[in-house]
Amino acid sequence: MDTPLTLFDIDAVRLKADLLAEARRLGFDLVRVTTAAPFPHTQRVLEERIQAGLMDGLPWFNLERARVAGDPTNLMPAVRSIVAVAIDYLCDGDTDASAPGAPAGRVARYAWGLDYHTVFRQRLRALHRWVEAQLGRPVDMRALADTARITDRAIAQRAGLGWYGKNTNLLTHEHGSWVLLGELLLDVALPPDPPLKTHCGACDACLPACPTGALVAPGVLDNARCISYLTIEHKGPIPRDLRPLMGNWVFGCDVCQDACPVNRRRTPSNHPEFMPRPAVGSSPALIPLLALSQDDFRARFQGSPIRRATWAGLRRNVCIALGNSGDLTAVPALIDALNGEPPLVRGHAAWALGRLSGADALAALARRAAVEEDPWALEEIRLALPSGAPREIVC
Ligand code: B12
Ligand code: SF4
Ligand code: SF4
Repeated sequence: MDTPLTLFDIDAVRLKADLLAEARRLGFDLVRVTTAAPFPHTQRVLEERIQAGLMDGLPWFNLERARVAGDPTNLMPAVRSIVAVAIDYLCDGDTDASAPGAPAGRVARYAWGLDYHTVFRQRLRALHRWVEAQLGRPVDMRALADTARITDRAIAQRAGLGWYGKNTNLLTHEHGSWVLLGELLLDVALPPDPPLKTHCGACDACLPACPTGALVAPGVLDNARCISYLTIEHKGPIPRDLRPLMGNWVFGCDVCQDACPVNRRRTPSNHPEFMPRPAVGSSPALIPLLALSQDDFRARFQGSPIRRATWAGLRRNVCIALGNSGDLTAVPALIDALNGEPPLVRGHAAWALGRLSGADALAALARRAAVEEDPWALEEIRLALPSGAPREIVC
C-alpha cells in the first residue's frame, strides 16, 4: 500500500535546498517554504472585510471563499508543504511613440508584458516535474498563482517572503512590492521557513497618496474605490465622483506602490516576459485605443492581462482618461465613441466631452441627446450638457 511521503522517506533538508536552487534556475526570484497548517487569522480577516462591505464589487469573493482559503487542505487534502514563489516584474517603461505629444494612458507595471498566470503555471509545473523526477514517483500537487480560493499574500507572508505593507501589498527586502506571487502545494513534507519580523514602522506614505481614498486604514482596502478594481474587474459604469480622481490610469494602478520608500531605488529586473510589449506598452496613446474594433482588441491584447478589462471596459477607461487629459485633440475621437457601441462607452464618452467642453463637444452631445435610446447613456449626456443648454435640438 502507498504511504504518503514523509521525512522518513528522503533527506528533506537536502531536497528542499535542491528545490530552492531549481526554482531559481526556472526563473523564480524568491522561493521559501511554509507548512500546510490552516490560516485562521486570514480567514477571520477575510470574513470581516466581506461583512464590512470592503470586498463589494467582487461577488466571487464571498464567505465560502474565505472558508476555503482558511485551510489549504480544502483545495488539496494531501497537501503537506507549500512552496511560495515570487517573480520580480519591475521593468524599464516605454512610451507609445506612434503619436508623440498625443494624450497617453498609464498601464500598471504588472500588465506591461505577458500574462503572469501563464508564466507562473509553466514554471510551477516544471518545478513539479522536477520534484517527481527527484523522488522517482508521482507527487500530488496544485500549481497556483491568483488562480484558486487561496490567499497568495498570506502564504508568502507566513513563508517569510515578505511582510504586509500598509498599502496591503506584500513587501520584500529584495524587490520591494514589485513581485507577483504563486505557490506549489505538494504532498511532500519539507522543512518550513519562518516569517519575517519586519513591518512598515512609522511610515504611512501610501495612505494619503491613494488618489481615490481606497486605503481607508493601514492594511485595509475598500475594493470598490480602488482604481485597480474599477479599471480591471468592474464591468459597469464607473461612479461619477471617482472618475476625475482616476487620472490617466486605463488598466490597474501603481500609485500606492510608487509612493512606497521600500520600492524606491530598485534596479529593474527587466525580465523579458514582463518587458513592455510593442502592442501594449507602459503608456499607450489613448486615441487609437478608443477606435479599436472588438477584433483589433482581441488581436492586440492576445496573451496580455489587459484582455481581462474587455473591449468595452478598456474603452470606457480610455474615455475617462481622455476626459481627465484636458486635451481638446481628443474631441473628434470621443464624438465617434459617443455615436458608437456599446452604451457603456457612449455614456463615458459623454462624460468626457462634457468635461473637455468646447463648442464641438457640446454640439455633438446635443445631437446625440436627440437620438440616444439607452436610458443610462442618455442620462450621462444630459448631465454632461451645461444646465440650460438646448437638449433636444438637432444642430
Ligand atoms: C481580490 C484581489 C484584488 C482586488 C482587491 C484587493 C484586496 N482588497 O485585497 C483588486 C482588484 C483591487 C486588486 C488590486 C491589486 N492587486 Co490584486 N489580488 C486580489 C486577489 C485575487 C485576492 C486578494 C485578497 O485575498 N484580498 C483580501 C484581503 C483582505 O487580503 P489581503 O490584502 O491579503 O489582506 C491581508 C492584510 O490586509 C493583512 N492585514 C490585516 N490587517 C492588517 C493590518 C495592517 C496594519 C497590515 C499592514 C496588514 C493587515 O492580513 C490580511 C489577510 O491575510 C489576489 C490573488 C490571491 N488569490 O490571493 C491578488 C493579488 C493580491 N493582487 C496583486 C496585485 C499585483 C495587485 C495590484 C498591485 C495590481 C495593480 N497594479 O493594479 C493591485 C494592488 C491594490 C492594493 N493596494 O492592494 C498581487 C499582489 C502582489 C503583492 N506583492 O502583494 C496578488 C497576490 C496576485 C498575485 N498572485 O501576485 N487585487
Ligand atoms: S492601487 Fe491605486 S487606487 Fe488602489 S489602493 Fe493603491 S493607490 Fe489606491
Ligand atoms: S509606503 Fe510606507 S506604510 Fe506604505 S507600504 Fe510602503 S513602507 Fe509601508
